[in-house]
Amino acid sequence: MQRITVSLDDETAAILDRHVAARGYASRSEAVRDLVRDHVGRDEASGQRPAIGILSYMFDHERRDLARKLTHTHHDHHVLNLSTLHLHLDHHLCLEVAVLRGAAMEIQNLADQVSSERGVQFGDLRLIARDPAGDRSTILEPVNAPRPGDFKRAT
Ligand code: NI
Repeated sequence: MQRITVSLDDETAAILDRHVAARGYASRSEAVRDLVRDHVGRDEASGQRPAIGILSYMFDHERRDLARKLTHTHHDHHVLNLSTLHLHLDHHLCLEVAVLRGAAMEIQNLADQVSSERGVQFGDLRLIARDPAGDRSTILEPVNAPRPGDFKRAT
């Protein structure tokens, strides 16, 4: 057990005390422990939220091996792929926009792989969470970076 000291302004402290009283916590510490667990748990779970990803990036298709590597990465995550748009911008430069559907973390993982490939420029991911009820969508913040070994698929 670690003891930490937290400073709260009066208003926030009053909110915490009302929460402690309403839930019947024995102490503020017990309430704070639950709040932290709930909050972090929700963040971690959000990686599994069904989402739509719009991944865009530019690259030089003549750069050694790059086009082949990118194609390979996309095929490794083919279940996420809804559609890919490829534009030949000039003699060298390509713009690709991939529309993806799947768990937010898996989409983020693919986006990170593509964007971090040497020679890929302006990699950008927009993640849109689909509300389970289906009547509302929200923009998701980038989810936590996956740990090595997460979402490895059998190939
Ligand atoms: Ni092209």
